[in-house]
Amino acid sequence: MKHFISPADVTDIAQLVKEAAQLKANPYAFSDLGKNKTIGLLFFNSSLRTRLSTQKAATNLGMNVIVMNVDSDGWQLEMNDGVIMDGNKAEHIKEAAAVIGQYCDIIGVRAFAKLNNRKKDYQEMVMEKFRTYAGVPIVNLESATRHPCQSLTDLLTIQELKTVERPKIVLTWAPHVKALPQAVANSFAEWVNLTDYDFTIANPEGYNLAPEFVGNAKVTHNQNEAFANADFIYAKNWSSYEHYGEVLPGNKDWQITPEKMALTNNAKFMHCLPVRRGLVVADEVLDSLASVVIQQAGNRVWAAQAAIKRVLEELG
Ligand code: AN0
Ligand code: CP
Repeated sequence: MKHFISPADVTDIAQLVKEAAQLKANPYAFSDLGKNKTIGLLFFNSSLRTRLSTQKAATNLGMNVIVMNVDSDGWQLEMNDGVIMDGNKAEHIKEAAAVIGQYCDIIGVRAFAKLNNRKKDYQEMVMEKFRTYAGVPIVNLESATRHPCQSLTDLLTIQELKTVERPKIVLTWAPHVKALPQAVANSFAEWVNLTDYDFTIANPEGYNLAPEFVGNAKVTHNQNEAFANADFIYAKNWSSYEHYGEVLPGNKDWQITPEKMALTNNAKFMHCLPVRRGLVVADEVLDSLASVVIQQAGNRVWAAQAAIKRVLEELG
């Protein structure tokens, strides 16, 4: 695998999930694979899980790890070509990415959607500039439209917990006070669409995801109807794609409550975290046995390790 930016980089998703499970069972089986190789993890945004789990995954593979909060600690980066840099941006991404590529064998990048220009966000400019100028493989640690490390984790977690061959999975929008990216929801939909699971997306009107991510999933605006017989409830807030980046008024009643979970087939509750209690989900759900969010977050290590292992194998 040359890069890990989107599922298009992965030839066999099911096999990658299997490899993540194997690494979970035997974390140090490839502890020499990354010896004398360096991964740089660049964060333009906050992180707890991605930062720590990717660092641990790379360490398990024998790699050296450099972490940088590029947004707060680096020079302000110009992303556009052909501009006169007479503003507050001190360095162009062309040089910055190429220089980081001199220090690192693999570069992980987190750069969220800015949520003010849909076309720009969906062009994935930051990820594409790194892919073009770094000269080394890129791992997506959540870009403007995708979070593949999270989605691979989610498929691993579902595989571990499913009790039927073809579970019913519901991705449900949940309320939030801030405008959040669509990346986690987009990516979850994109990856689940590559399985044969029964998949429904429930969201209020005005919150339909981009058609290219919805794919063949069933879409409903009736949350209770979606929850009926579900085996997995995957909750996530996202800001509107249609009214780009907006938080539309209302919809507070989309919070995940014990009453709604009671409509399901004893479903497991999943969320990528961080999650706001009492807003996205009721305490009673998050604290119940149905909640698998900690196991899910733990699995971030094995997903990252499987992805980095694949990239290392291609590097040779
Ligand atoms: C981010 C998001 O919604 O994309 C990161 C989630 C992994 N969440 C928040 O900003 C709360
Ligand atoms: N789920 C996830 O990516 O968490 P962080 O934002 O804390 O990395």
